Amino acid sequence: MATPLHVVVATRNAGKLREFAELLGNGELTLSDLSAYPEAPDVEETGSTYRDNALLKARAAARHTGLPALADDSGIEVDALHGAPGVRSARFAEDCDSGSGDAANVACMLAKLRGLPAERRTARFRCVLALVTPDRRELVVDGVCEGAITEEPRGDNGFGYDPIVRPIDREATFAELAPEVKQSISHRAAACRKLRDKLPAFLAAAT
Ligand code: ITT
Repeated sequence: MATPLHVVVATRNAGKLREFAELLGNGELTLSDLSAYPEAPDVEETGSTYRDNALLKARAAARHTGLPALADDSGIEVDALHGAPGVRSARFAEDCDSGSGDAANVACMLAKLRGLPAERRTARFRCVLALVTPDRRELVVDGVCEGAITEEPRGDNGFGYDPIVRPIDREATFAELAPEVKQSISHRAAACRKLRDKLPAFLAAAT
C-alpha cells in the first residue's frame, strides 16, 4: 500500500474532529489537528458559500503548517426558513439575541419553528470539504443528508444541531443514533466518501 498522506484537519470544532477520525483516519490518510499549532490564525469566515469558507480555512492552515490541510464548512438548511441558516449556522443564535454556541443555536431554531407542523419541518445538513496542499492544489467535495427538525431536543450523541435533526425515514435524532450509524448516513460521511474516491487521482496528478 502507498504511504498514507498526512493531513492536518483545520477545525476548532471538537465534534467534527472526532467524526473525521472515525470517517477518514485509516487507509490513505493519517490525521492530526491544529493543537500543535496554537498560533494558527483564526480564519474569519467571510465567504458567502460553504465552498468559499472551506477553502479559506484550508488554505490558511496549509499556508501556516506547510502540510496538506482539510477543512469543513457545513450547516443546516431549513425549507420553512428559505434555506437559512445555511452558511450562518454556527452564528444562528445571533438572530434570536440568545447568546452563542450549540445550545443557543438549537433554542433559536426551535423558537423560529414553534407551531410548525411536522410536514413543514423539512431540512438538510450540507457539508463541503476542501483539501489544499502546500503547493496550492485544491480538491473540493460535498455531501448532503436530508432530514427534518424535531419539536424538542432528544439524545446526547453528536454535536451542534444533532439533538433536533432526524434523518429522513427515521424517528431517532442524530443525537440518539449510535455514532457509527451517523457516520454511515451523514452529510460528512457522504463528502468523505467522495474525497476518498477522488484522492488517488488527485495525489497521482501531483507527481
Ligand atoms: P470550524 O469552522 O472550526 O470547522 P464551526 O463549528 O465554526 O467549526 P462551521 O462554520 O462549518 O463550523 O459551522 C457549522 C455549523 O453547523 C455549526 O453550528 C455546527 O454545529 C453545525 N453542524 C455542522 N455539521 C453538523 C453535524 O454533523 N451535526 C450537527 N450540527 C452540525
